[in-house]
Amino acid sequence: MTTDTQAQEQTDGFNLVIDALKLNGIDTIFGLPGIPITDLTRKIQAAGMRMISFRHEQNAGNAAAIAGFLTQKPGICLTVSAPGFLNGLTALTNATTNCFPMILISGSSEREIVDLQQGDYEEMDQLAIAKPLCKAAFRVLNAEDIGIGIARAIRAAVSGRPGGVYLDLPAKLFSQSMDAAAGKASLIKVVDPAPRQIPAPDAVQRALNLLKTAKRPLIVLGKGAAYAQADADIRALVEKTGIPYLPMSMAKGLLPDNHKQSAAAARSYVLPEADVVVLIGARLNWLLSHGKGKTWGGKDHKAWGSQKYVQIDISPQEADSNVRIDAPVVGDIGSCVSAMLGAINAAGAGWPQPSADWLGAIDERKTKNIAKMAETLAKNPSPMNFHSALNVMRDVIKANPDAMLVNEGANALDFTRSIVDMYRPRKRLDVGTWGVMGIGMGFAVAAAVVSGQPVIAVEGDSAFGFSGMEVETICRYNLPVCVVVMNNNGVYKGTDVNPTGGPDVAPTVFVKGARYDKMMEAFGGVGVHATTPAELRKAVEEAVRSRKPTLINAVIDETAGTESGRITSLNPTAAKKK
Ligand code: FYN
Ligand code: ADP
Ligand code: MG
Repeated sequence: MTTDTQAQEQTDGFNLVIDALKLNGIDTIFGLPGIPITDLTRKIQAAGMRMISFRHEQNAGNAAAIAGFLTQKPGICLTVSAPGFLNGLTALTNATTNCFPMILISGSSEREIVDLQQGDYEEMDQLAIAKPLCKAAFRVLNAEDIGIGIARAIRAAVSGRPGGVYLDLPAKLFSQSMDAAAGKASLIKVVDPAPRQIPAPDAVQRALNLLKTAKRPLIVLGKGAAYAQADADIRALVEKTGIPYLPMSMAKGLLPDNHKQSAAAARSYVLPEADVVVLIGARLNWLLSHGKGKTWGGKDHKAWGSQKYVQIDISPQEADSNVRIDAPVVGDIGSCVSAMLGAINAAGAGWPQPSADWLGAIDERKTKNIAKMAETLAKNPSPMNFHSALNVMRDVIKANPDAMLVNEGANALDFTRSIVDMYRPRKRLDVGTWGVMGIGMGFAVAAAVVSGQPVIAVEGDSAFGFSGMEVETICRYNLPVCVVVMNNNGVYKGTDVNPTGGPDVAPTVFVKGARYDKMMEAFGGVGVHATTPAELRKAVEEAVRSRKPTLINAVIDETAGTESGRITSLNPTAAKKK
């Protein structure tokens, strides 16, 4: 029997949004307060959720996106209308491109004014703008529909191929009130938001039949395989078949990078020479030369057309995107790998192992590349170069395999990828499919908040500049983040000059000898200026031990580095045009 008070008890849009998110197990929001969501940020915190407040919405959005990748639950980014929404769009689009589940929730102006273009405060048709850039987009106009709106956004973000979803909440919605009991009844706890997608048995058999014929098989593990959290089965599939594997950057650590079956140090050999390639949560896009003959170094390899492909992916449309896929296996990676493993286990010792010649050829190239790398890493030039600095980071990650490694830049990215081995899944968080700069501090904040582990962010000095103001955020929440800025005075390197001799420095050059460490000190964190590997090692080890927000300004030889790192060919230089 409800009393009059209970009967009159009301709720409102603010509380329904919070209750709907909490009902679905969401406990952390990444965002930035402002009109019309300032009070919502306060209420979120008052409701016992974490409201991590950033300095720029792009960084909050990147944090939400990588939180989604790490947890398989949609990361939530909350922004103000118009400019805040636009600032979040790059992250929403990057999330969709990378298959990270996130929801961008933005306050917006009133429909009746926007649709008549009558000039509202921050007037913008945000829903229309977001739609082409994300997986799904919804708007809620009535408080009783908030439950449905949040449920649809959650399901859209994590079901099938994960991605970014936009949820538009006009300002008037928050103050709408309704009967509390009816409000509670309108909320939806989403049942099985990311249903397993079981592969067809005949598709699994077709893939296994093809794999049985392979003499030079190769497995390529992509970030989809890391996201799937099917780590034991993936490792078992690799080890039971004896097939060499190539991890894409964010799949590093699914098996330890020093695993005997890793072909990472023979990449340019195995990709064109394999006769059957098994793609597991990896798209055959620019990062894999679209499965075509040219490699990034421009070295022509024999046409890959003779290769056969197995593609394990949750997206049925991904097959044939670049080359013919002979055996598509459509489903979630966990279910697909488990089904294949079951059949392989049933075959027992009868499952054919790769040819000794193939494994021998790979080992020969690995040994040569690893020896060449070791020789370079052993040098201790002054000033430091990328290799001597990253040799320290390699040791630190080996000693702290649970630490999270965030990485962006050009040379800072490419050298870190091949020098710093990873030992555990979902520990390396980098620029991913799009190669965009600016993910660093957003990823670092989320990695620390989600994992509780120490975070080491190895940043190009240019890359750091895109999100560097968030060092204040890192200090404000006292996060165990150690930023290592690889400071070579510029984009790619710091040696370009203005050909006119005029007063402006070259467009790729920064302030010489910049002291990024002072930025961290400005907000109470630890700043270290490191000019030698020994100083760098001491500072990083202390940062990991102390868990204090730290920025290490690692002075790198400004002549070190190449234009765009390993993808120089994508940045045509004028010289070549002459
Ligand atoms: C790799 N290699 C190694 C090792 N790991 N040698 C020794 N030891 C180890 N551990 C070798 C590997 O076999 C290659 O040599 C070479 O090092 C490079 O390996 P990598 O980096 O894995 O391969 P590659 O050819 O660079 O891969 C192409 C690529 C990659 C496009 C996938 O460059 C990439 O992911 N780039 C991202 C670029 C990006 O997004 N940049 C951000 C914006 S940059 P060989 O086999 O002898 O060739 C803005 O300017
Ligand atoms: P990488 O850059 O590491 O190669 P990509 O982002 O190119 O990885 O590819 C990821 C692929 O994984 C996408 O095609 C996506 O559809 C797929 N994917 C993501 N999550 C899953 C999952 N849980 N099950 C199956 N496929 C998945
Ligand atoms: Mg630089």
